[in-house]
Amino acid sequence: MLRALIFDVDGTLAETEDLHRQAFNRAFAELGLPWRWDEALYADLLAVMGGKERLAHYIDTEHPAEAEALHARAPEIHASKTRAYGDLVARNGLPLRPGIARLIAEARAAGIRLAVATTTSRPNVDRLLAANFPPDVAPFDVIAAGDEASRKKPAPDVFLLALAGLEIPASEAVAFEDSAAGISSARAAGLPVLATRSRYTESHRLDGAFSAVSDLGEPDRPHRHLAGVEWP
Ligand code: XBP
Ligand code: MG
Repeated sequence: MLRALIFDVDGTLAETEDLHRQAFNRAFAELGLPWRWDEALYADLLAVMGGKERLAHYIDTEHPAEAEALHARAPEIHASKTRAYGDLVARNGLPLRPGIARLIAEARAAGIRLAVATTTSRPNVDRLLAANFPPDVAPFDVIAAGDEASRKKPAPDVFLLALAGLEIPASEAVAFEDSAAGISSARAAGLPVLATRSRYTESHRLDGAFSAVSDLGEPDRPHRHLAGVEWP
């Protein structure tokens, strides 16, 4: 019996990754680092899950001579990036992908519980939800994010954390993911996975997903705040 839906965030709930890329570039500029991650480079760097880990990988591979000093600054750089991401979402909005709002509303109406299992930092999840749901609506029963999991995707940790929070077995839930690493993570947690590729995962193999769709339903009216939705 299906009792819960567990959603990945970046690329699944919303097309967020290019906003992350822009936020990294703003942080580099703010901190006087002569770096700029273009779309092609960021697509390669996304092989590393986790913004902190992605930044560390970039330092080690592109700036090995200054790695020690740059690693010491990494927390400051990532904190600046997270602030910049929040500012970009607040200024520009960040619409949910097609069908997500409908699926969430229908699941709640049917008494199916909802969770998030994401590699991204918790403040980024909160900002995405604030940009799309009325303040009095908390659509997700459980949010498992970022460093709460001891290992990032493709390890199963964050999905196991979400299942523990829901207090249900993997056999009674379905996971939604956009990336190969995310599918691997959910499968390692024993979850069936419905995959939907996003802008930066168009080339990903979706092995392990029981099905793949281009998106999760009819396009919601663009930039509609969901205040008008009857939230059960
Ligand atoms: C995607 C990620 C995240 C974001 C950046 O997570 O790998 O690291 O790219 O966010 P998911 P942070 O697809 O699991 O939602 O800089 O906060 O890590
Ligand atoms: Mg994702």
